[in-house]
Amino acid sequence: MPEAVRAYIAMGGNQGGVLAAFAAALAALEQAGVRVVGAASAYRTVAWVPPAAPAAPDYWNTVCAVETTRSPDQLLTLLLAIERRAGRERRQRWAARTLDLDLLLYDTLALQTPRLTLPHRGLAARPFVLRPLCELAPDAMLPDGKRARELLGALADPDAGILERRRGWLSGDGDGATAAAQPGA
Ligand code: A4P
Ligand code: MG
Repeated sequence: MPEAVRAYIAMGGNQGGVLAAFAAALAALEQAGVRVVGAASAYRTVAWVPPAAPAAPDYWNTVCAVETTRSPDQLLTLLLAIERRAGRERRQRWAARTLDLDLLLYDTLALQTPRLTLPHRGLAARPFVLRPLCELAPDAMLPDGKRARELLGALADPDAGILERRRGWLSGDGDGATAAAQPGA
């Protein structure tokens, strides 16, 4: 039996019932044998779009921590399947989406294949990823030994584009946005 590895998954969406889609995604991970060990608050964020692209609706973003015996590639395959089940259509890049699941970190692995880049290429620059990651695991380590909180601290404005923080979105208790927020617990 391979040893379980800690990984962090970013969740985002700006179409439909996104928080319900997040909760369903965590349940689907558990059902597939991936242990969800924590989830950050949900953050409502201004859509980041490249300069020439049209404006987009606000996003909800969060990050969850998992423990899994799957390989990075197997975990990505599961994430893509969960996205599909949530009704995600890949029409064009930057299009509004019901659910985007990105693998941020897989232990301290650095990887670059046609299908998967680790750490996720957007990790270091995005407050909507680093804010929830640092709430959950400020000491999460990157392949180069840097900690998540150092990346957040290096941003010119760590709260850029963050409009609202919603604790307890998963448990419904109003203040459950900690490592204790475990689906199925
Ligand atoms: N891929 C490679 N590495 C990874 C990884 N670490 N995790 C490949 C997940 N996927 C990875 O992704 C395209 C392909 O990337 C996957 O099939 C996988 O093989 P995708 O999800 O189909 O494409 P996408 O999400 O439309 O493009 P991309 O480049 O992932 O978009 P981004 O950069 O994630 O941007 N604004 C706010 N406020 N919040 C957001 O969450 N998200 C986006 C999407 C734009 N603006 C946003 C947000
Ligand atoms: Mg994606």
